Amino acid sequence: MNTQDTAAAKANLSFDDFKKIVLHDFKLINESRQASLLGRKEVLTGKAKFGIFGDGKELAQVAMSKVFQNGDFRSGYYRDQTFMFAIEALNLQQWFAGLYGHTDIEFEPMSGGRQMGGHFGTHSLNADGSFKDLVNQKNSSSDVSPTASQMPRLLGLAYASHFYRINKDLQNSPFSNYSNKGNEVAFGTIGDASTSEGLFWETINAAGVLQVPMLISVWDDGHGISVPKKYQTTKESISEVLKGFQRENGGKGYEIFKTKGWDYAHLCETYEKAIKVCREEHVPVLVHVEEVTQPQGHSTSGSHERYKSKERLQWELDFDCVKQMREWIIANALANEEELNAIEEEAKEIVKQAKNKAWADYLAPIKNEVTQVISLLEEIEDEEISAISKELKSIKEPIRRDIHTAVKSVLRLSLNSSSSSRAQLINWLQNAKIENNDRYSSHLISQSDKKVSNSISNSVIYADDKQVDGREILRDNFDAILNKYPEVMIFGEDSGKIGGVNQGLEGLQLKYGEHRVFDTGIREATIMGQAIGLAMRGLRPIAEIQYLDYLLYALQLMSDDLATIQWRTKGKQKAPVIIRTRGHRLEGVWHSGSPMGMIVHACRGINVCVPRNMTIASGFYNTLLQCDEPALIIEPLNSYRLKEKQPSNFGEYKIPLGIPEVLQEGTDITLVTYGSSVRIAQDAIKLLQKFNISIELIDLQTLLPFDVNYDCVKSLQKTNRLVVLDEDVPGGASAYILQKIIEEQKGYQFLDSAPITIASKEHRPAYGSDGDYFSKPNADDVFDVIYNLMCEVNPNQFTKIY
Ligand SMILES: Cc1ncc(C[n+]2csc(CCOP(=O)(O)OP(=O)(O)O)c2C)c(N)n1
Repeated sequence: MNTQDTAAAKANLSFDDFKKIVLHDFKLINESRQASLLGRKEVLTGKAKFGIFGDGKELAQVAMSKVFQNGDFRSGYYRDQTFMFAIEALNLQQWFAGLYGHTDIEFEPMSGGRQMGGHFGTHSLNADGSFKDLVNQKNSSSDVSPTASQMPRLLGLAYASHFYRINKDLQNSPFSNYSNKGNEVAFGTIGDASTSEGLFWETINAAGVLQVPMLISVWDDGHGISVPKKYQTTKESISEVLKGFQRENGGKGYEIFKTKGWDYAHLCETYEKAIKVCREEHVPVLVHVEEVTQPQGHSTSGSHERYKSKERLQWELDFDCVKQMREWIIANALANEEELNAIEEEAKEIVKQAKNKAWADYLAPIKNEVTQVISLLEEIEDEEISAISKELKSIKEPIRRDIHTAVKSVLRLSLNSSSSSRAQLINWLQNAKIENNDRYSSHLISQSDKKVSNSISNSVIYADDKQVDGREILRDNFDAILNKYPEVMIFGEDSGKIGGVNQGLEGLQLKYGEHRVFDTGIREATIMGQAIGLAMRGLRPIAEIQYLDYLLYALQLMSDDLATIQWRTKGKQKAPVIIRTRGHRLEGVWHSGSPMGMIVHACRGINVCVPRNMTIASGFYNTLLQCDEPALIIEPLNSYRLKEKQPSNFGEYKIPLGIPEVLQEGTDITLVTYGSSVRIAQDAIKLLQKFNISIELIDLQTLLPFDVNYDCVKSLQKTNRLVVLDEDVPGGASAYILQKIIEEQKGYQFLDSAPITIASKEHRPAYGSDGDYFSKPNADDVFDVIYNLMCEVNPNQFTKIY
């Protein structure tokens, strides 16, 4: 038997069928390579802004695609175009549309032009925002650019398979649309240099602990942009250093494989072995693909001749995977030179046509807009305007900015004209604004009927006046939630066995099982990623970050991944994660922070709830579980042991987001605050009342969304004076609140005094009760600021105290 017969027999195929598959793969890698080559030209000639391509990684991706099945998920990075072509989740024309930034999601399905090319994703959602039948399609979570940030999400995508497998309650409709009893594998891809990131290591360790079906491929081309492996990886080999993770004697760990990026037969064999272990044994597997090349260098931003040696460049030519596959086909007599030449020529032609078509499609609607605008401009008789019109007409490949600049220039020039063309031009501009808002700015939050702004509130009911600790209210409400929603799981550090550091989950693991309420390692970033991946697969994770101060470890994932998911896919993916944490003041530098400005600025796209007590916190959990948006809920640390009236409708009462509560009506000053500062404000108000100063106290309750009915400005209309109190640094969240009330709600019109913010000191809160008193605003501070303001207003009535 000759070599090709052996290979065909191994694959259990007839020789002809085997040949067909091989030549199909050869054609695919050629098409992908040609796309990269042409793509670079498109950038260098200015048609596209930036290019980062998958050349050199084609063959490994074709091999990986062969074991990727319906229901599986990918979480990868910008090199994976060949894989996306191979699983038929992307075609060449769409790929070029991505390079150009075509804003029509029908043409550019990855992100509607929002992400730079090479950021891949499939559509998980129907037009109404509901999940599609994910088990009957091939899925890719949407890529992000920060290196290794795909890893934490990958953990969650894999963990979802584990959860579906062990949770028998979720093996029927609608959950059977998301998983077939957990048989799905999550595929990760990462470049060798990105394995230097902490996120990679945290994910590797967590997946090893959890033993989830995750297949990670490392595309090892020896460099991270220009920096070689000797500066990236101990022993210059990721599989070498990961050896301690290798499973032994039936124990936990990884199965680790090594292969070469140019060796078609070995790649295919390796992926077959790897998937067998991963899918059948439901354990993590790592495939280290070595000897991968990067023929055009890292991206269009530079050339690799600057940092690769002559020898390396020559080696890359010799071991180019397209060249190597060609030689392998000939050596195995699967095709001759002419046949392969024909395939290569055909690939070139196909890619050229796809590129031309994508460019024409990209340009057509813009040119259409140019035509509309020019026809309006030509109606205006004015020399300068004619020149603008001519110039616009002369641009061969216009962008929308050119049209807008022209229209706005004309409107400035024709200020004193009352022609109908000018009116039509204004009309055109207004319509364009709506269209461009949809093109570039839609879906920061959900646009489905489950969006937060559609949520229906439901009042808290009290059967009697019984008072209980705040933590008991949370616990009983989580009990009701876990009972009502089988798709909810709650996890974090100490959340399982002991029921949380503040006992808000006391006894719930025992009641609902270790798979519903569980402990995790100390790994905030992957707790977040675990939640993101779970939520992307139809589950409703409540992820605990033990203290607000430690949210920073997870904040990058919240900001780069979670907050942008709906926006960066133009509503084609979602992850309605609920993040539970506790914060504001308690004791010590890292248990008292309240960096709310940092959070609201980093996390537009995530709801940020700052309840003052646990009844409201519980109400937010209940509301959010009816919605499909992510949220952060910060439970006030000092309220777990404070008494609150015990509700009787746990799991049912819903507190709306974006609706402040006026806790006390008053006439002199509007005092706006939230969270633990509410109690400080209330204490100060008691002191101020003794001086007949009347305060209207508003608890914002949520920072994102912010006071959707403009209640703050309504109060300001009455009091004409505004004080904002919080525990963030000066100019932190209080500046955000001022921008909202003064600018957005136009509160400046009603001010009779300068608005004032009361915040913490610029340093972290010092330890102890005195540390708190001198670091954070207290009732005396609030009294002083407000009393002094009243002195300014009416010095006769309010004489200076000191
Ligand atoms: C957090 C972060 N730091 C830096 C960058 C800039 N950057 C983009 S790609 C890259 C190198 C990645 O190399 P590697 O992981 O080996 O993947 P390759 O591009 O070689 O396939 C760097 C440094 C980034 N995107 N994200």
